[in-house]
Amino acid sequence: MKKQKRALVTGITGQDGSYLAELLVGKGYKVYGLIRRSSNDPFVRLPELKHKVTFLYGNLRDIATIEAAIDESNPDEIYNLAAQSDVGVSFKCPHETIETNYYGVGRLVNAALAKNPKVRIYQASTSEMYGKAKPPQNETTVFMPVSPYGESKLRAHEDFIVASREKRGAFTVSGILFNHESPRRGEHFVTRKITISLAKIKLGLQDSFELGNLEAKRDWGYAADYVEAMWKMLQFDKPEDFVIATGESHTVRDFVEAAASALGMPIHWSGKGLKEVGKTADGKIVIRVNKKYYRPAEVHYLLGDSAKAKKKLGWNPKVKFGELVRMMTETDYERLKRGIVA
Ligand code: NAP
Ligand code: G4F
Repeated sequence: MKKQKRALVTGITGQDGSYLAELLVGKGYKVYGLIRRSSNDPFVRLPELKHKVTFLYGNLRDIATIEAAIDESNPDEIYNLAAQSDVGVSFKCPHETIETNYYGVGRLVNAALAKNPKVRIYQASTSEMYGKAKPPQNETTVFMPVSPYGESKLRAHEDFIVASREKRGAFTVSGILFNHESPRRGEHFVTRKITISLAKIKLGLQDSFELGNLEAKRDWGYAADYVEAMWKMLQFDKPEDFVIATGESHTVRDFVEAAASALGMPIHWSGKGLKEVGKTADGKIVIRVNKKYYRPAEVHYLLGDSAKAKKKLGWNPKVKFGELVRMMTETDYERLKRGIVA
């Protein structure tokens, strides 16, 4: 009989952690998830996994808890999804960001390799590492991060993932994932903020909301498609890094328009810059621009080229922009209509 594979997932209470846990359980893995005492109750998001995932208390900032989690789970594969993942917050809390996203990765990788040099480790790297680099971005593009978040992820990628692979022969890989969203996306990210706010406006639960830079372009895919790519990277015969993206880029403004259309509530823009507003057909202002949501430094244009993943992993995104926006908007609208706070 084939031995049951064991996986340790950090960040299991986040968007990607929830989809990955479902995927791994479905594939017959014994899954362990690292949670903090302050974490959202994982069973709210994953009620059907209550008896299928073993949750271990731990924190990437605390080496003793990492070592204990590795000892207890004895994993064949580690998926490091835990991070201070909010780019805007990283400008305000750079130390916390670096502590978790850089030193935390070092603690995890070193402890895991010390216990088992053959363990396979996936690191959640990011298109934010490209920063100012000209699109389309792929595995050969030079990284030019502009945020503490992008910088922390890039340093972790180079110092712990690439270095462990090249100097120690470890199976450590980075998935350089472009933005991916879903109805489980955190509410402070722009896509979910838009779908929740517009759904509330449509239902008469809110009058208006504010956004920052409407012109930033992102390559938005569907989180459930992207966790499949993470798993495929750890099953590949060699440790390599892969870009995961849809190959389509849209502005924040496009996202607003698509979500509003999905609700049958088209938006008409007027004014410029900080004075720009979005109105519904009856002339009511529902969107304002506020400087508060602009970042000290912005990544203006992300567009991923995932030809390598397509060729070597056989990975393709199934859900593209239009379907993703509709899915997120309709889910939030239905939830709110039933009185479920998003
Ligand atoms: P998310 O929803 O914000 O989840 C982040 C997770 O990290 C949460 O489970 C959080 O746990 C955990 N965490 C934060 N600090 C921790 C610490 N010190 N110790 C242990 N756990 C900690 O993020 P996501 O969207 O699922 O993204 C998953 C990973 O992919 C992140 O590393 C992110 O940076 C990276 N990434 C995301 C995208 C994207 O578009 N979603 C793109 C590229 C890369 P709590 O519940 O305790 O807060
Ligand atoms: O949704 P966002 O906060 O995502 P961002 O900054 O691209 O980061 C996400 O994707 C990265 C991959 O590239 C991940 F690594 C990271 O963990 C995270 O998941 O912002 C998207 C764009 C930005 O250009 C931002 O300036 O939307 C713009 N934006 C405009 N108004 C806003 C807002 N962003 C937020 N969060 N809130 C606003 O009101």
